[in-house]
Amino acid sequence: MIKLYQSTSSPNSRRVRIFLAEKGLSIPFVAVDLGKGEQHSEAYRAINPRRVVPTLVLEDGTAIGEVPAIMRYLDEAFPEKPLLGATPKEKGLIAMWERRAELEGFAAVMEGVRNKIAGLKGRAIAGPHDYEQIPALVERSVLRVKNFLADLNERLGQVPFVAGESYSAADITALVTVDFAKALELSVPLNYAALNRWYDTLSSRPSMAA
Ligand SMILES: N[C@@H](CCC(=O)N[C@@H](CS)C(=O)NCC(=O)O)C(=O)O
Repeated sequence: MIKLYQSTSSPNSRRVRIFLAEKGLSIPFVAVDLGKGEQHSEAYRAINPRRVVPTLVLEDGTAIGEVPAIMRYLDEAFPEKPLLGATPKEKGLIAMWERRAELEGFAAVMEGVRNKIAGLKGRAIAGPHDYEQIPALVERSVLRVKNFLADLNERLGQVPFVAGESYSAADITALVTVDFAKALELSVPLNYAALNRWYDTLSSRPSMAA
C-alpha cells in the first residue's frame, strides 16, 4: 500500500492531507518528527535526500517528494473526483492558480516564518543545506502576504473558488496559506468579504480538519 511520510505541524504535509481527504482516500501516515530532527536521520534521507516532508512512497518503494508532484500522482492514480482538473483547459487553469497560490502566498509566508522564528536559526531554508536567517526579509514577507490576501480577495469577488467555478487544489494551497499566515500574526481583514465568504465555505468541508 502507498504511504505518506508527513508531520502534523507541517503546512506542506497539510496540503496533501487535505487533498487526500477531499478525494476520499485513506492511506497510512508515517510521522516524521521535525522538532526532533528526524528529517535528517539516515533512514529518512534514504527516502527523501532533500530532508523535507511530505514524501509519498508507492508500493514498489518509489518515493515522490514535492507537494505538487504528490498531488499529480494521486490525481492520476485515483482519477475519481479530480482536483487538478478533468479537461485540458481546467488542468491549465488549476495549475496556474495553484502555482500562483504557492509562489505568491505560501512561499511568502514560509520565507517570513523561517527568517523570524528563533527555533529556525541557521535553518532559514528547509533542506540539506544550512542558511542563516535574514531578519530584514520578514518585513518584506509580511508585505507580500498582505498583498496576496488582497489579490485573493479580489479574485474571489469574481469567482466562487480560486481557479473558477469548482473546488480544486488551488483552494487547498490558498487555504493552507491563509491559516499558515497566522504564524506571522496575519489574519484576513474583516472587510475582505469575498475571502471571508470563501474561507467560511471551505471551513464547513470535513477536509478542513485534516
Ligand atoms: N518544496 C517542498 C517543501 C517541503 C518543506 O519545506 N517541508 C517542510 C515542512 S512544511 C520541512 O520538511 N522542513 C524540514 C526542516 O525544516 O528541516 C514540497 O513541496 O514538498
